[in-house]
Amino acid sequence: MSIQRPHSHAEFLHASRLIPGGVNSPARAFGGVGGEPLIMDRGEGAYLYDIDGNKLIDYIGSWGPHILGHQHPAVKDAIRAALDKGTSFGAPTRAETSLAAAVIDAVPSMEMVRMVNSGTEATMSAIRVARGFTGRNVIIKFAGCYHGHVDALLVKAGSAATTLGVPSSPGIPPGCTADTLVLDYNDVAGLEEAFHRRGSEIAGIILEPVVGNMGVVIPEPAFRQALQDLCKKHGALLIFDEVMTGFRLAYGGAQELFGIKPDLTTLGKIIGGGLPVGAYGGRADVMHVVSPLGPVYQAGTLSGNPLAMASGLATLQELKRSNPYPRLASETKRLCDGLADAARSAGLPHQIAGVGSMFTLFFADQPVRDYPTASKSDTARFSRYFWGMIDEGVYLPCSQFEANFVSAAHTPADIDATIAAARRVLAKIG
Ligand code: KE4
Repeated sequence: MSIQRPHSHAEFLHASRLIPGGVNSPARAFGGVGGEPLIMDRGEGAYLYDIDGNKLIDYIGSWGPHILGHQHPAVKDAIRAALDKGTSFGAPTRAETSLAAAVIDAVPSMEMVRMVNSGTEATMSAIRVARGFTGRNVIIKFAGCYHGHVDALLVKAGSAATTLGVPSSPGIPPGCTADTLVLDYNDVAGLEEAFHRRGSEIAGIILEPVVGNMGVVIPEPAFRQALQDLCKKHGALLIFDEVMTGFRLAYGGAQELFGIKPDLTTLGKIIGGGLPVGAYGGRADVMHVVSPLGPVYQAGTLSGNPLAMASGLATLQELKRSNPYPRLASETKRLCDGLADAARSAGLPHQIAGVGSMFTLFFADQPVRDYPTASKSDTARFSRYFWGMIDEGVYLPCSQFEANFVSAAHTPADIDATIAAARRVLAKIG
C-alpha cells in the first residue's frame, strides 16, 4: 500500500523554488532513489512523522546524532535549562569545559579538544593542524570516505557526493587538492607505495575508522596496522574521522573497538545530541599549535554554543549512565541477520556489513571492501527496496552509499516489524 504524501509534495515544490533542490543538504534530496523527499513534522523516539501524518520507523536518526532516539527527555530538559540562561554569549562558559571534559574522559587519545559547529569544520581544522604541526602539505584520504565538504577533501568523496555522481566537486581550484593523495580503502600496498614515494611530504592520513559513507565498510586488520606503522615510521599524523563512529560504535568510538590511539580525532553528530556541534582534538603537543596557544588559526562565532553543549553533554551523560551499546549491537545483528535471510529467500545477491549499531545492506554479489567494490552495487534495486520500505512505514537512508543507524529507542517489535517488511519488499522487487 503506497503511503499518501500530498502535503509533502506541495511543500517540496514550494521549498524547491526557494532552496537549491528544496533541501539544505543534498544527502536529503532522494537523488539516489528518485522521487521527492518526505517533509518531516516531528520525531519521537524511534519514529518520524511526516506532514501527511505518516509514521515511519527511522533508521537515519538525523544521519547519526540520535543514538538515544528523538526527543530524549534528559536531552530536552538540558536544552530547556540552558535556554533559560540565554542562547549565546561569545565568551567562555562552563558548559564548554564540561563537554570537553566528557569527551576527553571518553576518548583517551584526546588530551585536548576544540569545539566547532560541524563535522566539516572539525575535519577542515584537523588537516590544517596536521599540516601546521608537521610543516608538510600532503594529506592522504581514501576513495569513498566522506569528511564533509572541505575543499581539500572533496575528492572521490562518499555520501551524497557519490550518490549524486559528483565525488569530486566542480568549483574547487586544482591548487586546493594538489596535495590530496587519494588511495583505496584497505589497500595496504597502495599505502606503502605512497609512503615509499612521498613519505617525507605526508602531513597525515585521514580516514573513517569504520566507513559509513560508501555504505558500511570495515578496515581489515593488516590495513589498520599499516596505517599506524607507516605514520609512526614517517612522522605523519593519523587522523580518525569519528564524526559518525564517535560515541556510536562504543562510548570511546571505533578507536576503543580497535585499540588504536590516533594522533587526532574529529567528532560531530552524537556529541551535539541533534544540535550543531563538531570537535577536533588529540595529542596535547599537536593541539598546542592551535590559536591562541599556537599559530594555526581556527575560530567560530558559535563554537561551543551553550545550548549545543548542553544537548551534547546530556547525550553523553545518558550514554555513560545507560550503556546501550551491548543491546544496540545485539539488536542490530538480529536485524542484519533478518535482512540477509530475507534477501537470501528472495534470491537476491547481497552483502551485509554491520558494526555496533551501524549497518548497510548492499545489493552486491561480492564483499564490499572499498570504493570500487561498493560502486558495483545495484543502485536501481536499492531504489526499489527503499521505496518499498517507505510504503511499509520504514525510513531508510536514501542511498546505497550510506549507513543505517539503530537507536536505543528502537524496540524489539520495531526490529521485528522491519524484518517482516523487508521480507515482503525483497520478495517482490526483483
Ligand atoms: P557535517 O559537516 O555534515 O556535520 O559532517 C561532515 C562529516 C564528516 N565526517 C564524516 C565521517 C561524516 O559522516 C560527515 C557527515 N555525514 C553525512 C552523512 N553521511 C551527513 C549528511 C549530510 O551531509 O547531510
